[in-house]
Amino acid sequence: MERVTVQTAPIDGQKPGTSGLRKKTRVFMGPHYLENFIQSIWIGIGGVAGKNLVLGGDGRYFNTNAAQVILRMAAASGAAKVIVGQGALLSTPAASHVIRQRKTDGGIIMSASHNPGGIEEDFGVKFNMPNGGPAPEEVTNRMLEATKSLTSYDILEAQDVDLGTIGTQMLGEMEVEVIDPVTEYVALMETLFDFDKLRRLIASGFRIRFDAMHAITGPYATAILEEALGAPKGTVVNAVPSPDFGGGHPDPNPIWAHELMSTMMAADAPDFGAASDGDGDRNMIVGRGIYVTPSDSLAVLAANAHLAPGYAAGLAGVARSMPTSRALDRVAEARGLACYETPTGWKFFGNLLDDGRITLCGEESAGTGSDHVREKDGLWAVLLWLSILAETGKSVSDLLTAHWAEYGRNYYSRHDYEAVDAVKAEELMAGIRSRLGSLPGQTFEGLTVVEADEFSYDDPVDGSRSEGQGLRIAFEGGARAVFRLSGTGTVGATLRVYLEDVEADPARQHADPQEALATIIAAADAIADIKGKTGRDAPDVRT
Ligand code: VG1
Ligand code: CO
Repeated sequence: MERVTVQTAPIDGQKPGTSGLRKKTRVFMGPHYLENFIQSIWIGIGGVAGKNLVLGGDGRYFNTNAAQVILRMAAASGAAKVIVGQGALLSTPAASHVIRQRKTDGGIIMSASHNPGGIEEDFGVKFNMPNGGPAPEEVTNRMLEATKSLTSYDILEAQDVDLGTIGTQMLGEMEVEVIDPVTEYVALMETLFDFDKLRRLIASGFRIRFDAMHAITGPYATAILEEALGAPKGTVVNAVPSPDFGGGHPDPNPIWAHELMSTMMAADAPDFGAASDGDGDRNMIVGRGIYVTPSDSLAVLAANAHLAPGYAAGLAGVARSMPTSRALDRVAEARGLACYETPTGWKFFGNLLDDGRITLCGEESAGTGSDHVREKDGLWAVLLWLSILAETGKSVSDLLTAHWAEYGRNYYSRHDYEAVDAVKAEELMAGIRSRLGSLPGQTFEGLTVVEADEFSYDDPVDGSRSEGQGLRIAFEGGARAVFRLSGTGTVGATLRVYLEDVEADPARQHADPQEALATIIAAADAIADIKGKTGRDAPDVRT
């Protein structure tokens, strides 16, 4: 086996976004593209020589080919050992757990998460730190700098490693350990939740439907819900990971998980429905006849987590990303918990979790998690919900109604305008930005602006500052609109408009969110001139 140094040149646009580098699969498959970025990761983390890493992905198209390249490059640069999920598979939360559990120096996750997969769709790569969490901006900036001056990369000339067989083998001087991707994760879940109690809930006739959306959570959900907890076979649907997610869009929201939605809205619906995304870190929760918005789910979990053994001691504090609804803040206030507001992306929760300031955190984009790993965790959220339902004996709908009556309801919706011309999207943002100072006091659709700013975050643990994290417009009476551009898309720009209003009167807590938010939606449009600037009449997705 020979180590070769391949001459290359910098490739434009290899800037990690909200969650790693995401591009069209064909771009990743292009000459030197993956290799350049991997070599830049090695540089960004200060070299890989002598290190132990974890490697796995969500099984999308190009997953195993990329894994072989990454292994050959790790070996060529002197890595001591790489732990790989069998078949090069690992869900994002499972990868985070293995990184921590095995005390490694970090890991590479191959995924574009909720983006569709396939040769014509998306692929992605991200690096997680020894704490199991996504690399912070300081590290991803070093990677980006490296991509701009790269002249060569090192790779071993070797045959493919057998990733189908569990056990240890050598690749040159580097050890490759292939592990079962599910076992260690299931063991972790058993330490947090009372599996006996969940088994009894299911044995009593409580019916679950879990839609794995042809993505990585299939094997995990089958092992836990069907095998460990005794749910009938077929509880987990679309359970076999496929390279193109069955041609679907592995994004657990009412639009893309419409099959599950119609099952849960039917007369004979199961008691509990859930779905997860491409890499298993997101979740969608649905009760019989009722969809739970991710922001509400986060608030409900925070209010009730102590009912599960792993959280019986209570929570140290909580956090949410800035655009996430403030339903969580209401729970924190009532419970006397510290509540942090971070920029979008899980990497910003890492320090708060490591420092013991928070136990639980989440985002409006269907991600919730806790200090058990350093990623959001879809199946974990499902098990926590089931634990709460088992303990309270309530239905999802009753639990939510009681929660709103106690804390108020934060009506919430996100409107996405996808594949907008990038220049126009920037212009729209710049237009609002330039008026932030003059908006307070102005009235739109009868709503007066009380505050307008651009969110920046000072990390209380390491003192780092992150600027340009979204434009916030607060209206009189507690309503809010937030504008930001997505950092995970691969085509043009995606404009996200986050809309929120709070309703304290239980008699008015059961309206359709789009109707309840109609005035704020109109005011946000009036402020941003979405139609005029983008030419779009309506959002592509409303969650
Ligand atoms: C989106 C979500 C964000 C999430 C990120 C990664 O980012 O808004 O909350 O952390 O995806 O999630 P953006 O920049 O497109 O808004 V995952 O499950 O796709 O890795
Ligand atoms: Co994801």
